[in-house]
This record gives sequence, structure tokens and C-alpha cells, in this order.
Amino acid sequence: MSKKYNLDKESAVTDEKIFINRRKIMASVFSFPFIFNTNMLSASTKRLTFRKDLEYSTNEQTNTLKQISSYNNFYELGTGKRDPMLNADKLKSDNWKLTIDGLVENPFVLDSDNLINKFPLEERIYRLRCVEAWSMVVPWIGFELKNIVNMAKPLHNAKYVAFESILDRENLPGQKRNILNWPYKEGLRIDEAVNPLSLIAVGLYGKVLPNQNGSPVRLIVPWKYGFKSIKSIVRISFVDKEPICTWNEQTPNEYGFYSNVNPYVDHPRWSQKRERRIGEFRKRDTLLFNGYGEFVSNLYSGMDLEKNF
Ligand SMILES: Nc1nc2c(c(=O)[nH]1)N[C@H]1C(S)=C(S)[C@@H](COP(=O)(O)O)O[C@H]1N2
Ligand SMILES: [Mo]
Repeated sequence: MSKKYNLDKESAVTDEKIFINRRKIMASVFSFPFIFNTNMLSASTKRLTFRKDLEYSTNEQTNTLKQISSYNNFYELGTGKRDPMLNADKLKSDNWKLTIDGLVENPFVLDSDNLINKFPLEERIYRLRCVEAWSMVVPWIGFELKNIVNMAKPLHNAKYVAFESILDRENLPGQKRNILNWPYKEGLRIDEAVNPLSLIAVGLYGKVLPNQNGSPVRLIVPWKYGFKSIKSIVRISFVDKEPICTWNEQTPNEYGFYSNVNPYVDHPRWSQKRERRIGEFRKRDTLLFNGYGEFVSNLYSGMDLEKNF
């Protein structure tokens, strides 16, 4: 049974109100409609119904909605951290179709309505650790990726899950240049995909995802570096070979297929030992598997994590 959940963190609610009020004030004083992100408005009206997960959620202080939606990596909307917010309305996230196909008994398509209504939604408060050594804590809303795997019924030869983001060169400013080999792609082993931590997110802070966070549907893999958590997914394919992953394809010596958060394996150009939580000054120690080892370390037993980085 899913029950309605009231945000118990006053700060979160307040922060969002301030954010919206500020927009209103700015909108009445200036008339530059292009600086406003129309998605923030629609996102603030579409509430989701979900239950609150306690098993996998961290009880650490969450980052504010403003922090979470104004400091992003989403190269389809530009390479600067504020570009995704400023260009958010360029992502056409309505009337979405997510195709599930490949080596499965039951290929299917989820539309926008299915994405928020087909599977029971949960709030999962997860740490997200970017490979650039910053981190956030985000109250995601979503369902376990395992739901999709179970419904698709993978064939015996399916070993990996490949994910593909939207390709829309006409509207997405970042796709007008070949800064990456578009569309953005990611992949997991099937056993990683069915781990209960692997989440398909459709919202955060109680509402549908802001465009800059990967609306309307994205992956969250909290024990891996942020770039594995692919945004605005249009296809999930079951395959028999290790799928192409965008950053691994781009710079294989810097970004491996696994990309597990690991303080003992440095990025060739910087250390991964510490991280800065957005909003904090002092750095924190980075934890192996981003602190999720009790749930995922068994997936890698016997593997050399320095080679399989
Ligand atoms: N399609 C797509 N997905 C993406 C990216 C991207 O550029 N394009 N950036 C990744 C990186 S590097 C990070 S750190 C996270 C950031 O997610 P957030 O902006 O919601 O915090 O998204 C990941 N997913
Ligand atoms: Mo990242």
C-alpha cells in the first residue's frame, strides 16, 4: 500500500517556496521570459504519490531543491553547471516513450503516464557522488529498475542492460556540436541492474523531475560515479556484450565500465579520496562504493577493482 507522504523537512518546503516566490518577483520586475525555466513551474504543480523508503535511504541532511536543480551535469543542455537549468525548456519531456527491447521475452513501451503510475513509487534519499569530487544528497522518487527487468523477462543470453538518452539535435543545444558521441549511453551488468538500490527515478522532492535532472525518467545507481546515472532515457535494451558507455568511449583511461566510487583508485588527473558536499566548506572522506558496500560489495567479489575501475 502506498500512502501519501508529507515532507517532514520544513527546510525543504521553505526552500522551494522561496525559490518560486523569487521567480514570481523577478517575473514581475523584469520581462525576460527566456531566463525563466518553465519546467520549474510545471514541476512544482505535478505532485507524485509515494511511500517513504527507510531501508536504503540515508538520514543525512538533503541538499535543497535549488542546489539540486541549479548545479547539474547534463551535456545535452550545455557543459556549464548552470546551463542545464538555463536551457531546461529546450528538453521536450512531454509525451515520452521509453522502449524496452533486445534479448527479452516481452519487449514493451512505457509512456509518460505509465512512468508515474505503473509501478509503486518510493522516495529514496541517496548520496550522489560525481567523479569531479563533489556530492549531493537527493530525495529521489522512483521505482526499482528490477521491476522493468522482471516485466521484460530477459532471455538466458542477456548479460547486460544498455541505456540510451534522448537524441534531439534540433532542440538540445549541446547536441548541435559533437562534444560527445550522441546519444548519451550507459550500461550495467544484469546483476547490478536487479540490485534493489538501482532506481528508475521519475521525481524528486515529491514532484516530477525538473528537466535539468533528467526528466521524465532517469537512472540512479548510487554506488557508482554520477555519470552512470543516465538522464532522459528513451531506450533500455538487454544485450549479450558489454555495452558502449559514453564516458568510457570518450576517454577510456579515465572512465571505466564499472565506475564504482572508490577512494583508493584515483582519476588520472585528480584524487578520489575526498569530496565536497554541495553547500559545505570542509571536505568529507569518500567512501568505497559511496558507502553502499553492505548492499553491493558482493557483486564484485574476486574482481580486481583497480583493473575493473
Ligand atoms: N544524458 C545524460 N545523462 C547524464 C549526464 C549527461 O551529460 N547526459 N551527466 C551525468 C553526470 S556526469 C552526473 S554527475 C549526473 C548528474 O545528475 P544531476 O544533475 O541530477 O545531479 O548525471 C549524469 N547523467
Ligand atoms: Mo558526474
